[in-house]
Amino acid sequence: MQMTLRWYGSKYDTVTLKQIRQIPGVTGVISTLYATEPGEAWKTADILSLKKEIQDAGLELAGIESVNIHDAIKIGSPDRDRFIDNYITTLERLGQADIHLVCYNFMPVFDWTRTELARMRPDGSTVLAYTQEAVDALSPEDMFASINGDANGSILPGWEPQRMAHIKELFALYKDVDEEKLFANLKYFLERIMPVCDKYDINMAIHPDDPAWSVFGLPRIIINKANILRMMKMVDNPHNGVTFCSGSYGTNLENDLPDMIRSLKGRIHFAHVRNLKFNSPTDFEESAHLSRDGSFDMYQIMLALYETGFNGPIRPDHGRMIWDEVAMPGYGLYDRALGATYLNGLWEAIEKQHF
Ligand code: DNO
Repeated sequence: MQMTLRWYGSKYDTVTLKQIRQIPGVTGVISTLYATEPGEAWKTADILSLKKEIQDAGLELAGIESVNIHDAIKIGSPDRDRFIDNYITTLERLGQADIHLVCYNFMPVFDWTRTELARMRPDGSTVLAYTQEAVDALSPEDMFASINGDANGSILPGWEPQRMAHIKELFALYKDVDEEKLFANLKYFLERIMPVCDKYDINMAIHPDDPAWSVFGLPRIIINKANILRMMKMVDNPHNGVTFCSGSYGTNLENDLPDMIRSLKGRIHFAHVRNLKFNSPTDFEESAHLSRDGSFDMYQIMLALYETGFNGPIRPDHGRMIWDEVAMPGYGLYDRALGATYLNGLWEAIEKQHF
């Protein structure tokens, strides 16, 4: 595996490449062209300049998170082919730039959803948190207003103000999209992009829906073992793969994370590994990565990745806000650096045990 950190680019991130380069064992970053809109064909010059900036800092651009999917593709509207053509152009250009990993999600309207961006924990750190009761009490517009107000001035992925300005229209467009339609639209998209992925050896890695259930009545399908295996079979090509995100699948306590990893052997191209602490089945907070700070056995998660031969990029995922850092919620330097170091330690121990 290759340890990486997500980086939002020099324009948007409070964390610098120099700082990332100094975290022991981190050799790459995962990034994207944040100024692009979903549905747009990326320019080769922009891809190459992002890559060069990262290489000049002594790191590798280990993959793209995300090339976002235009809503027309998820809805299956008549203009979807135009946006898929642009997606294919982007993939071609990424392949030509020797980039072979693309993370994306197929969540309608929103990306990940949290109800608090700065819940205080007993040690004074603040974390992202979720309670179903709060979601049930809010309209999507209120939810956006509260998330935006707490974001320390940064734009959270999937909650871009330009898109959220059209939230009502977006919901109306998804009116007839149920789970089966969403599966069919995902299949259509994957079948169209697989030839270019085969040609350039690009691993597509779908990110799970977070939380792993329907919110605001919108369908969500990448939520559990049965559905993800259905998706793998539906387009049975190794380039159709997964971002295994422990913190997203883990939102549903019925998901047995090590077992899911084992069942996805060979199809996990990217891993997000973080812990959650459950206060009740519908109230969780993003704890430190350490097993005993949360509800997951992080050793078993890393062991399952190791034993299934996982060799892609991995990243600590969201971190707590500690040591008075001011950064995009979940994406500060300090706690993610601690997370990377902890995961590297688990991996080293597992490797030595298996030698
Ligand atoms: C949250 C991330 C997600 C992820 C997208 C992938 O912090 O894990 O925003 O990047 O869902 O498209």
